[in-house]
Amino acid sequence: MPISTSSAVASMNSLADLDVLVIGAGFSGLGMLYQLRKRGYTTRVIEAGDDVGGTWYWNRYPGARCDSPSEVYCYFFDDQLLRDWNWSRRYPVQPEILRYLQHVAERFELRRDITFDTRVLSAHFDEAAHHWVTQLSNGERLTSRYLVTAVGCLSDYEIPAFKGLERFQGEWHHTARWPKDGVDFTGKRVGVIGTGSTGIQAIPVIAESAAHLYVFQRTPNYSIPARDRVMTDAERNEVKAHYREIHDNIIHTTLGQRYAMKAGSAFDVSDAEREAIYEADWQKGGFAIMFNAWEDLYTNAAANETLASFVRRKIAETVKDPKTRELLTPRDHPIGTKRPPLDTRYFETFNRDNVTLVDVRSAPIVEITETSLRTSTDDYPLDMLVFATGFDAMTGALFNIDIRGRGGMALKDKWADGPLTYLGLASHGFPNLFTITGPGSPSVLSNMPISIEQHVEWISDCLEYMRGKDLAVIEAEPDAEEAWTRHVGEVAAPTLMTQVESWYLGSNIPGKPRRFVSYLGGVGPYRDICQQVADDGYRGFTLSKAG
Ligand code: NA7
Repeated sequence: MPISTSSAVASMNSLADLDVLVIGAGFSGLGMLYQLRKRGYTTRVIEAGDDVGGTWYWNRYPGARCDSPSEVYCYFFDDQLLRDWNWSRRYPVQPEILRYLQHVAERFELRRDITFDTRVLSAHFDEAAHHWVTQLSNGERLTSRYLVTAVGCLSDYEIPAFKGLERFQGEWHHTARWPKDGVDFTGKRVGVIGTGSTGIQAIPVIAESAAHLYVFQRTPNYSIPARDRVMTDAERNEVKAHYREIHDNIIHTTLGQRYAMKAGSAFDVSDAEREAIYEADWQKGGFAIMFNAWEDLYTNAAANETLASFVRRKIAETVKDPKTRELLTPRDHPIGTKRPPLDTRYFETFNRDNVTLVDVRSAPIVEITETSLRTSTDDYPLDMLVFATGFDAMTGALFNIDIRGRGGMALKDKWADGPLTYLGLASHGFPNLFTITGPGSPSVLSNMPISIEQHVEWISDCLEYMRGKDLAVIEAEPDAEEAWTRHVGEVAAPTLMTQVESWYLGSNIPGKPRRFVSYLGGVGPYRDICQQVADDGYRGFTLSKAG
């Protein structure tokens, strides 16, 4: 049902154009707009793309799909929406998620408050007026009481500075900027650089139509079969009958998913019992094997090795050529310490005659010529190049906007040594700014829509509190922010995840401070902390009236 705004009032008694300006129209921005409009706040969403979707608008590469099961990868704010929408597969593909978000936009008439094809260039806090002044790429300048970033954690895509790329005569694309009309690989010699979650999804699909596919791999990855399949009516009905229960349960879990780690150690059971459990979860597919495992999997290297070696054996059983098999076998990091990919026939793809794995660890890429990619030892003639080379995660998209708080301080400067946030939601010196799934919150270590809805609700409640008490400015206190940032680091420190290079730590971006910025304390505990902060009158924030 559309929400009526006819009776809505810009009740904040402000001279600003808007109550709230939201940046981004993906899952976060749409959810935020829905909740704010429902409460009567004048809101405008600014979106760079020409339609809604965010991550699912940009990432149209072949094989793109969600690694969370469809029944939990959705909004839970509206029962009728939950009842009406029918997911077709266990793991929804990109076009289906995009259709879902377009459906949400239509159903709640959200597009009328979204400005498309427009970027936010800068946002500066006007201390005298207590509002944000935002400059848009279309020349508009807007003022708003509050600014909410809904820019996504993985939206600033990264192309490594390969020498000669500008000379390449063939077609090339980054997976996160895939053409809407698709790409035809038929009869082409295609090179894919990158074997993270994205490359692992794209490679099997590209291999089906390319004349020859060269996969340039620097680091082999543990990948788990998704075992995606069509959802039956019976399964869908079962899920629909229990939506509320599912939701009320997963919001208190570690990941916002229907997984539960086993208490104790992987060594509490015999080798045979453990193997049988791993085998059953492997056959189930998806993250079950990673996130139904024992709690010490991510803190005890020996426990981790029990699962890592299990997956290595599976790779060995699948890949026929001994040299390729060895190159595809990860040995340099514990399993799950980098973002674990899910796949559909990834390792099987390397048994095809038209696929060649190239190890660019031992012989790095040195340049791209007009017609080829050159490593330190060989030259690979190519017609097309695909960059599945990842993102400047968590802060990249925020730093692309010139965000300035009190005293003209740039967010980029304040966070030069790593993000400093209170709850991942706010930063001292940047009043009335909220960062949905910002650094310091569970974000990428959780089922994103669940974390997004929690932030959206928390921010909406906070604005209601402010309005109810006639308050104009909310700002994180430095002590609260310091303590929270320390806590985020302390929770991550004992885990194996801080001991390897990964985009979780920013290691993929040259010069980026190496910090683990996602909160590993779990979605449920994090939610409780945020709620307690609100219940205590927004403890750790300074709230003040205008003037
Ligand atoms: P990732 O996980 O950051 O993967 C990027 C891949 O690109 C990874 O295999 C990198 O190798 C590789 N890469 C990056 N730079 C180079 C150079 N210079 N040479 C060779 N190979 C390179 O990004 P994804 O898009 O796959 O996944 C991001 C997230 O999106 C995903 O986890 C989901 O949450 C959604 P490396 O491992 O660094 O050796």
